[in-house]
Amino acid sequence: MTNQPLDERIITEAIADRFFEKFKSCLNLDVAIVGGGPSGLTAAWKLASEGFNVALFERKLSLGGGMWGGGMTWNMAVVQEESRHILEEAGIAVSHYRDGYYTADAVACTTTLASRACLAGTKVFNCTSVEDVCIREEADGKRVTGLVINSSPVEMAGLHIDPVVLGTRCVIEATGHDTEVLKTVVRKNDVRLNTPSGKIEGEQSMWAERAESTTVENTREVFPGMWVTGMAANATFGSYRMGPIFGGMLLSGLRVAELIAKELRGE
Ligand code: 48F
Repeated sequence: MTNQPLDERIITEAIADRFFEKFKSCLNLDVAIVGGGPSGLTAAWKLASEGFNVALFERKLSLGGGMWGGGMTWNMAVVQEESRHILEEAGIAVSHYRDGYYTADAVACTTTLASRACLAGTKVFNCTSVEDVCIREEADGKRVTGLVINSSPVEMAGLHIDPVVLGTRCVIEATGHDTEVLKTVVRKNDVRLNTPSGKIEGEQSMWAERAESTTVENTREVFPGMWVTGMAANATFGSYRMGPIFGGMLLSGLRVAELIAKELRGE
């Protein structure tokens, strides 16, 4: 401790300076991730680890999405054999339950995945809602080029305050069941998605076995510059919900990170 008395103005100045340093480093992102659930966090961790300029936007105060509460608030996460390596690599204790089924503490999962994403260099903006994207006509057609963001308290209070924009090469739609950002894209623009109908197909009722494998298959670029992951991938392609099993979310986050890393490296 120094002998100097604390000056509240310096505390304020430190917050403002450092926040806007972080914010300005996001004006030209490689990847903007919308949603801090298990799929978005896994994608953020992996892409930031590769050295890309990655930011994650989460409407709520806390990251973790639907993973905190396990099933019906019983805070245990179930994963399968194929995905447990992701939790183990993050440093989360995974325990064998019975053939093919593993469990991990849901709070350990959310906090550790969030920590991995941050430590890898993801710039996280919590309390921030993504309202929309920017779409521009480029030489090879229309593509997403930016993200339109606003403060969630502004959204919650229903205040009429305009958002601001960040540029990005890729957007990951990881908003879960509601596919909120992609819905806005389809509603506002004359665009055709890379889905059978060209629109969002919509989520079907629960079927864990089918849903878990299709989540990974449906993890794709659905419009130039825009990828879907996690539950948003299944909702976009008309597949099922899986309920309280999280392996598909982790594998989907890993997959979208691999696909985008290849694209950004021009492979
Ligand atoms: O719902 P969520 O956890 O998405 P996920 O990664 O995982 C789904 C599972 O949790 C579970 C399941 C199977 O295991 O079915 O539900 O696909 O996380 C989505 C996050 O996105 C935030 C939202 O608050 C949540 O934390 N979000 C949604 N819309 C916006 C948003 C938005 N417009 N802007 C910012 N954040």
